[in-house]
Amino acid sequence: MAASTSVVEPKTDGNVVSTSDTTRPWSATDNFISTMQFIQKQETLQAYRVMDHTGTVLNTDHDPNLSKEEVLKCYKAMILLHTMDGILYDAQRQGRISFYMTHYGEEAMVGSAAALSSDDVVFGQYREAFMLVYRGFTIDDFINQCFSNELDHGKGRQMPVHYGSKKHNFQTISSPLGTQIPQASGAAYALKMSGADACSLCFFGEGAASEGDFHAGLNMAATLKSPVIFFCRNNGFAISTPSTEQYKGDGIASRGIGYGIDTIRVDGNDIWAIYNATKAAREIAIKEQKPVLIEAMTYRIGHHSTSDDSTKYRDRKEVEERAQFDNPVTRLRRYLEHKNWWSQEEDDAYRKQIKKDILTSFTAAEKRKKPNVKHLFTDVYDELPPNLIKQQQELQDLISKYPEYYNTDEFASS
Ligand SMILES: Cc1ncc(C[n+]2csc(CCOP(=O)(O)OP(=O)(O)O)c2C)c(N)n1
Repeated sequence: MAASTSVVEPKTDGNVVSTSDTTRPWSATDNFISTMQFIQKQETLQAYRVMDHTGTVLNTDHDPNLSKEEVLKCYKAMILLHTMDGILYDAQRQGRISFYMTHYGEEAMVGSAAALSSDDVVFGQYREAFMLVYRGFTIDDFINQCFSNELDHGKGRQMPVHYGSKKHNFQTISSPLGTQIPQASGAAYALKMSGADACSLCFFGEGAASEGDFHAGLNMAATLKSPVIFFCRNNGFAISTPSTEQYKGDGIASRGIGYGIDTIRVDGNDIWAIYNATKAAREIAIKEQKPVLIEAMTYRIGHHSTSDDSTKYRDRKEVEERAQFDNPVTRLRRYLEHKNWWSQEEDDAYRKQIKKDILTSFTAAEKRKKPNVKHLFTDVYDELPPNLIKQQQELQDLISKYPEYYNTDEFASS
């Protein structure tokens, strides 16, 4: 016998039924007007700024007033990153590493690292080595990864700059754009479930925000009220596509508002605007258990990567002007000088020392062997499935058959 079902008959007798209960899922609104108006583009959201390009704090109430040690930690992280970028970029040009991406113009993002706790889980895109520098990933760690040598934590399985570190709560970078966004929402939900006093922070470029994963990740975090900070580095380009050709709306910030997420736009070349916004966002995310979006407006001064030549699609003069007039490193340097905390002599000495440290590490890393080929098969399965056992055997047979093509001396013995 079929189960009886009750059907709700729609009322057609003219009796009025209240639709004011907005808790009901179908009541999207009970707010009606009888004039017809299409909403046009809203006013552009302004960017929060604390310090201008001369290193002057505009409103002293907003100076985070970090100690000399804390400010110098940020500045030194910027110089280290800048110097390492120069050496590794050139190394790729000389054919010594296979790929590299610089952070030129985006060094102020280190302010976000200073505002977090080490318990906060970071999901990067690929231009966020500042977070690792700040958290203590060593120069050796960076360079071993870029050489894919036997000391690389990823055992040579990733392209250069695809860093990861469990110790530093930094999830390994994935090449496919946007994948980190729903992952960060999920990780934040797990933090919420476990009652942790921590959030996740997810970096992405404005280009990656065109991926479907961006929308899935934001809506998931908004509806599940997950403590995640979505941090968009809007540097104006997705490789050769300028942001003017990527979207017609008001940047990425307008999308956060659309998903019901607390949103702020900041000056991305101002370390203190980034610091204050990230600190406040962390508090909202953890105390109120909900996501926050920060859009940092900056400019990519370097080429997209070593596979790109940006002179083909943008004016070199524009790049030079941005690098000179509004350089985030110079801004912080001027702030330090206003406070009499840093001299030219100290700057020269630090730059010289850090360059020496990087070159020493570089020379050692280049001489290291590659990871043992067995690591092509380890760390995914507890017990290798039959198809991989077969592939492993085939690889061994190939190496033994053609020793002239496979020089196993270049690889570590275990
Ligand atoms: C799913 C996917 N599509 C395309 C690419 C190729 N790709 C790599 S980086 C990039 C541009 C990303 O720009 P943006 O997110 O703004 O970051 P930026 O490089 O400017 O920091 C593209 C299209 C990719 N890696 N993954």
